[in-house]
Amino acid sequence: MCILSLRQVSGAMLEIARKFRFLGTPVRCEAHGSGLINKTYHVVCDSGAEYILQKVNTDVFKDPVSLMRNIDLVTRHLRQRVKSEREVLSPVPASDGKIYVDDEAHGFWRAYHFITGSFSLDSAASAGDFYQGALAFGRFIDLLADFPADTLAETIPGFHDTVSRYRAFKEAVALDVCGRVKKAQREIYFALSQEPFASVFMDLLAKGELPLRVTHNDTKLNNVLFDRETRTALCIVDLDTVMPGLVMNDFGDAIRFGASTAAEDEADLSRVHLDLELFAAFARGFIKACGKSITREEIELLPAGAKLMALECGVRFLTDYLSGDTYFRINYPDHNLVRCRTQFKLVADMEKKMPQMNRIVAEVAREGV
Ligand code: ADP
Ligand code: GN1
Ligand code: MG
Repeated sequence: MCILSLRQVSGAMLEIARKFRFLGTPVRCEAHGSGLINKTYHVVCDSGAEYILQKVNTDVFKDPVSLMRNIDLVTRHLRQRVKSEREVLSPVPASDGKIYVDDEAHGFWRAYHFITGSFSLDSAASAGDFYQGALAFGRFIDLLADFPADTLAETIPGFHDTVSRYRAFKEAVALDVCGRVKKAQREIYFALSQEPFASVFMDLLAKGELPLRVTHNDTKLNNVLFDRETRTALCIVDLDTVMPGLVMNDFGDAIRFGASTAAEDEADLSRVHLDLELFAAFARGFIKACGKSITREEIELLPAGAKLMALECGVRFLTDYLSGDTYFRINYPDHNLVRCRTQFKLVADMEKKMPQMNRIVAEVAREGV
């Protein structure tokens, strides 16, 4: 983890930090979290006040002003419905009153009040942790069920349009800009063999058979803050992709990340499986917390959502690998290929376990929770 010294804080970072209405002067600034897109820092001021300071990746989020407007609207809505301010992100205004700083030299920045006494998990230590994450993501759907979805901007068009993700993948194969196609033959073949499944939700959407809801769209477990004392879920973070979407995708993305027996970039594939106990815990928490904001038809499709999100994520990692790693942050040259392999291993494992996944979800739905 990179900890900037006082001298470094007083450089570019201090110039940015000074533009926000922070209480005091920053004296410490540490890189924070494990996100692959934005850059996140934990800032401590001489007053003791703590903040999250983030540089938004504007190559990925092309209209960050609309994105911040979404976050403003959604957090205001949530704030009216939660009991404590620790349950919702609070943007810190800049000196001009806007909730961001768009700086010509240093980029697009925002800040949040740091939710003290909280932590996040890159993997669940127990089924209980994952159940807590499920309650938080399900509750997020439920609390936003009456939010006017059409007022939200689509921050990344076609984000979970798996069909267009496949189009981009096939273009990357055809272009082969880095000459990497030969190194990824097996993965390309696997992706193509799964293509018929990729349109499962887009087809139902086109027929008007699925409702669009306000969803989170990036439901990795590390986007849940837990309370240090009670180890219960407090707050959902990383709201950049909150926009109209499908509830099965929120479920599925959480499963492909959090119910895997290994990290997203585990190189030893023999360690990568879907953990059915974690799957069941998440299904129980999520369905319970969604309450009336999920239909029977959507519940039935949750296992398909898990397989689809693992497939889509694998295809996105593969596309980025073939395109020269321009999207996801990498730590070594084959990182995206390694990530793609874990996702495809999960797809294959979920295919085998689909009867059990369906049975678990049906039982949860039948018995109530
Ligand atoms: P990224 O896009 O880098 O994933 P996140 O918004 O998810 O950015 O933040 C990264 C990490 O920072 C989260 O996983 C969480 O641990 C922590 N975090 C984010 N916002 C807050 C906050 N307001 N208070 C405390 N911790 C936070
Ligand atoms: C990115 O930003 P982060 O790390 O939470 C990505 C997700 C992927 C995830 C894979 C905006 O999430 O869609 O599932 O990496 N976010 C964006 O780890 O593309
Ligand atoms: Mg995150």
